[in-house]
Formats: sequence, C-alpha cells, structure tokens
Amino acid sequence: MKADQFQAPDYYNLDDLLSDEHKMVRDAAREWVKREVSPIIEEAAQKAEFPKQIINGLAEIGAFGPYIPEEYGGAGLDQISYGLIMQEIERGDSGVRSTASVQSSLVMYPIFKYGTEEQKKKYLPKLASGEMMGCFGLTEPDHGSNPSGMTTTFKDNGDHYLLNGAKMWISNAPFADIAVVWAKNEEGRIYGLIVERGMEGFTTPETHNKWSLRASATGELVFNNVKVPKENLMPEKSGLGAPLGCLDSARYGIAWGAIGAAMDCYDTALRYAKEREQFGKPIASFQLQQKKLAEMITEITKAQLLAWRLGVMRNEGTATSAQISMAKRNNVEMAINIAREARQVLGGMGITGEYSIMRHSMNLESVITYEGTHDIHLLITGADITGIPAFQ
Ligand code: TGC
Ligand code: FAD
Repeated sequence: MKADQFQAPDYYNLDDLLSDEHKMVRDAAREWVKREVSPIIEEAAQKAEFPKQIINGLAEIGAFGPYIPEEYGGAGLDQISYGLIMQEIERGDSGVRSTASVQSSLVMYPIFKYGTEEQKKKYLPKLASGEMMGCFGLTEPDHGSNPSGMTTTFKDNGDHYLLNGAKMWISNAPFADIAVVWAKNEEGRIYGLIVERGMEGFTTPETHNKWSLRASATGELVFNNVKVPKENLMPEKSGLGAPLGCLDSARYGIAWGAIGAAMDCYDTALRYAKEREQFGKPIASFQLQQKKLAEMITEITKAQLLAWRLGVMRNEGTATSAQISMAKRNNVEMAINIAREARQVLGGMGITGEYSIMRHSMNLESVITYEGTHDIHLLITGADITGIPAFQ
C-alpha cells in the first residue's frame, strides 16, 4: 500500500469552531492512525483479520470511552472530541472504528448508564484500558431491523438466570471477553445482561466470507442454558429504549466516522488527479474530474457542519434520536457516494489495495446497513416529521 500522505480537508475553516482540546485530541488520533493503522490495515483487510496489536494504541488515544468520566477510567471528553476521534479512526478504516464504537457506545455506555455501581467498578476501567474487550448483542437471525421481536430469553432460576437464544452479526464477538446481551424476561420485558466468556453454554462462532469490514471480526453469540449470575443484569433501564439509547451514541459516532472515510477518499483522489497525466495533461485539468472533486468537497463540508452542530446539541443534551438518525444516514450516504466517485478518478488503480478507496467503499456497505439501515433511518425521519410511524 502507498505511504499515507493524508492531508485533511477543511474548506469552511471548521477548525475555528473547535477548542484547543478538540484539536489536540483530533491531532493525536490522526498521528496515531498514520503511524499505527495505515501501514498494516490493507494486509489485515486482505487476510480478513482484526489487528489486535492496535488495541493498546486505541486505548491510549482515548478511543475506548472518550466521554466516560475519568473516575471509571474513561477520558472524560466531550461529544465533539468523541466525534473527532471516530472521524480519525474511520479515516484509517471503518472496521477499526467499529471496534472503538462497540467498546465505547455499546458496551461501556450501557454499563455506565444502566449498570450497578459494582458493575461500573468491575468492568469500566478494564474496558477503557483495553485489558478487557466487549461486544453488543441485539440483532438476531430473524430480527434485524425489528429488534423488539427478539426471541432470546432469560428465566429466573433461583440464584442465577438461565439464558437461551442466539445473536448474529456481532462485531468483536470472536475475541470479546464480555458481551452485553439484550434478552426478554418471562414477562417479555427487555433487559441487558453481561455475559462473560467462559460461562458454560456460551459460544461465539466467527462469521466468514465477508467482502466488507474485513479487518473487523464479526461473529455469532450462542446461548445454550447459560447460567448468568443475577448480579450481571443491568437494572437501571429496561425495554427497547435501553439498547436504542446506546445506538443513539454509536450512530452519532458513525456520523463523524463516515466523514473520515470520505476525507481519505477525497484526499487520495485529489492528489492522484493532480499527478496522473493523460492526453499530455494532469487529469485534474479536465472538467469532468473537477466536477467530481468539487462535488466531493462540497458534500464533505456539509457533512462536517451537520456533525459539528449535532455535537454541540449532544453536549447541551438537546439532540433528538431523529436528529442523530438524519446525520448517520446523510453522512454515510455521502461517504459511500464519494468512495465510488473517487475510485473512478483513480481508473484501474482504484480497484487495487495500493490505495485505500476500494477498502473504504466495501466497508461503507456495512456502515450503511448496521446501526439501523439507510431505509430505517429514513423512516425514523418520516415518523418524526409526520407523527406517523411507517415501520409496519
Ligand atoms: P418504538 O416503538 O419506536 O420504540 C420502542 C421504545 O424505544 C424508544 N426509542 C428510543 N429510545 C432511545 N433512543 C432511540 N433512538 C429510540 N427509538 C425509540 C421509544 O420511545 C419506545 O420507548 P417506550 O418507553 O415507549 O417503550 O420501536 P419499534 O419496535 O417500532 O422500532 C423502531 C425502530 C425500527 C426505529 C427501531 O427498532 C430501530 O432503530 N431498528 C434498527 C435496529 C438497529 O439499529 N440495530 C442495530 C444493532 S447494533 C449494531 O448494528 C452495531 S454495529 C456496531 C459497529 O460495528 O459499529
Ligand atoms: P433486515 O432487517 O432483514 O433488512 C433487510 C432489508 O429490508 C433492508 O434493506 C431494510 O432496510 C429493509 N427493511 C426492513 N424493515 C423495513 C421496513 N419496516 N420498511 C422498509 N424497509 C425495511 N448487530 C448487533 O446487534 N451488534 C453488532 O455488533 C453488529 N455488528 C454488525 C456488523 C456488521 C458487519 C453487519 C453487516 C451488521 C452488524 N449488526 C450488528 C447487525 C445490523 O445492525 C443489522 O444487519 C441491521 O440492523 C439490519 O438487520 P438485517 O441485516 O437483519 O436486515
């Protein structure tokens, strides 16, 4: 793969809207990605292996629990810093960002928000340092967009719960030490349970043959009469709103992350277009290539402003779930379109692993599907503006 020459586009001087701390956090993540992710990521994706050696570095740049308070091992940062870290990591690879998103928003966040004090003390510091890795089990083989239909259940069995069922498409499952699992009790009420690797009857078979997110490990969670200690139930929130609350945080991170992937594609295409000559001139001098590049920077700039404004509202605590859905949907579509156009600017070279564009393009097919599909987010906006849910 070519050396990483990334230069971040900032057409509307977004840096002027960031604090010194934001820029410091962002620049540290950017440097780390350049140094530790870019040199190894293409090979990891080609081999379909999650590069475990980067776990410590992710923890060091604050990617595990950026906004979790320091007393629990988190970085105690604000929502814009969290977004900027996700942007920089996804600039490297969406699969690496997935690992950070899951650890922070889907494992640490529910333990922090819905867990007991003992659970917070037991798990959060180890998750923040990367000593322990987690995954999040909501999706099931027959319940993806409609998680409320889940059939994974737990029963009160005296001094423990008995957990049965299966989850699929679970990021980090093959190597996670713990799983935050959403299941129904005997009354049909959804709760989150912390399931630890090694509990009898709990297995995590890996999902193979992915053309997308190849540097991220995906698997199933299978529960066959797993005895879960009662103290592993997170008591502070129940119902579908509990997992959906975690998704709000992760979807917000994706709205920023997708900008990173788009920036990398744009920057690569711009540099290539200025260097590559055809018909005796750089291809950047042709109007058709300029149209592509000009439209890319326009869309990136709009997405940056959307994410920044959403971050301000998240910091104030005023952002709605529907506003988060709009940003996730818009920014991922923006990135996937830019990846496709950028690949064309590179001609045949665009399909090779010499450049990052094809990998981003394939990764974004997962990003546009997970954390709520493109269609589901459109329907969330539709329901919000009309007051009429059209999901069923
Ligand atoms: P609905 O009746 O609308 O809502 C049920 C309850 O939940 C509340 N609620 C929310 N709460 C917090 N945050 C949100 N975003 C919320 N959305 C809804 C709602 O108020 C209600 O509360 P209550 O108290 O009245 O019970 O539920 P529904 O069954 O009609 O479904 C709505 C729908 C389709 C929008 C929702 O289920 C949905 O978002 N589906 C998409 C599923 C999804 O996103 N799955 C993601 C799985 S995890 C993942 O993909 C991780 S990838 C990780 C990576 O690698 O980065
Ligand atoms: P389906 O729900 O079957 O949808 C299929 C199609 O039907 C989609 O186009 C969808 O938009 C459309 N559709 C569905 N309902 C409607 C409707 N009401 N109206 C109109 N169209 C509709 N899940 C987790 O729990 N944890 C994870 O860590 C995780 N990681 C993932 C990693 C990867 C690489 C992938 C690909 C997925 C991951 N997921 C995870 C699962 C992901 O959230 C689901 O794939 C997603 O929510 C969609 O569910 P589904 O695949 O079952 O598709």
